[in-house]
Amino acid sequence: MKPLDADTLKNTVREVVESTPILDMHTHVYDPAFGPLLLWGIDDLLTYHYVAAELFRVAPLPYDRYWAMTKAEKADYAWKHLFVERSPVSEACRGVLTILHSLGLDTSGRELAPLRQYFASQTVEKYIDRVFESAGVSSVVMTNDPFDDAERPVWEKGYARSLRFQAALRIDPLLNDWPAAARRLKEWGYDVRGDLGAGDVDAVRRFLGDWIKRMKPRYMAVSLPPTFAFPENTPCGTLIEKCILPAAREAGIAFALMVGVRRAVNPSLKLAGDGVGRAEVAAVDRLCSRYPDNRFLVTMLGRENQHELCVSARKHPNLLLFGCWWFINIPSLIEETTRMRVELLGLSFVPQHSDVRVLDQLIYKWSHSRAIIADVLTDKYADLIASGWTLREQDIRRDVALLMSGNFTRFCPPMK
Ligand code: FIX
Ligand code: ZN
Repeated sequence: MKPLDADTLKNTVREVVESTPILDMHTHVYDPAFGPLLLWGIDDLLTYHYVAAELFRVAPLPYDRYWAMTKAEKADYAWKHLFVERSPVSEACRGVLTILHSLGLDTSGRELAPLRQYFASQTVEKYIDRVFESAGVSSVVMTNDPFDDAERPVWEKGYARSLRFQAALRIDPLLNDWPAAARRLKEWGYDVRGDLGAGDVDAVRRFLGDWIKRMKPRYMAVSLPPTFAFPENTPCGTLIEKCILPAAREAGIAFALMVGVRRAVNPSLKLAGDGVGRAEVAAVDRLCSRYPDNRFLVTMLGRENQHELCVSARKHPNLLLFGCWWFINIPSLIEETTRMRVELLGLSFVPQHSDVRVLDQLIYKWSHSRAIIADVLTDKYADLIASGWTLREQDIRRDVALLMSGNFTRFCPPMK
């Protein structure tokens, strides 16, 4: 194969990045077996919490009036204020338009009714195929919380697993509110006293083992506040050292930490009310160096943390950085973060996850990120060509496959 010249480089990289299938390693969508937990369609898009936060800025109304509305009323309200009365230039609003455009829908009339008609005529199975195909996503990793009363019964009953929707065992309630978690564990028949003594440690290990066996998760995960410290003489610190890390080692799975979220800075906004804070990257260093036999996936929410975190990843082969999480998932910061990661880590990171809560969002989150990842790679490859390096299309295909799925798969192989 002929080496690429600078002129064909941009198009080749764009084509490769657009056509390489993605394994989306963190989302909040569900296998259709979970019934109503799988969200999709225009009303779910317009009531996404990213959009709701923006709505309250321009159309303040008493919170309880908004929450008392039906989903369709909330969607109407968002459409009117964010799409009709002003241009939808924010990333979350632009995302809705990217989805509609890619589905071939006409938004020029500014009317919601025809859009609703389109979604009403879809069947969920066919629509899932359409979205995965249009987004170029081969599979997604869900967020699966055994403490969630809506999803636990589906797991307990069991369902035919699909390769498209893989599991991740989410344990926020265990680490972030131990007294409440201890009560639930007791209700479920685990012999827990709440004192985190040897008996409790055994019971929590049994609980984790049971759920790992049931879900076969790609990894265990938690989101943590910016105050996360390690080691720490708190229930969270004790549970991590005595239960989570040994369970992860035994099962051979990674532990994902998503650090920097300040939950409920405005509780009236519900899911839209979380904020961000600067976290302590040294806690991650200590975790990685004290537990070399564990693997850690880490993302941080604060822009201020991204550089320090890249430097940490250079120090620890058992640390894999992933994604541009939530408030970092905007074009300017995806570009900055991805460029910095390539410059400091080469190709040894996972550039993006979508975090979608509504299936259709796979289309916009990935098309927006793909364009930026392609631009960054084009610049970096152009620098190599300028230095006399011969670059072939197959090299680009190999590199992009690592970024889009290979790095994650190597770090988190599927459980047998
Ligand atoms: O904790 C998380 O996994 C966060 O991603 C979510 O809680 C958050 O609400 C979200 O959807 C961000 O994109
Ligand atoms: Zn998430």
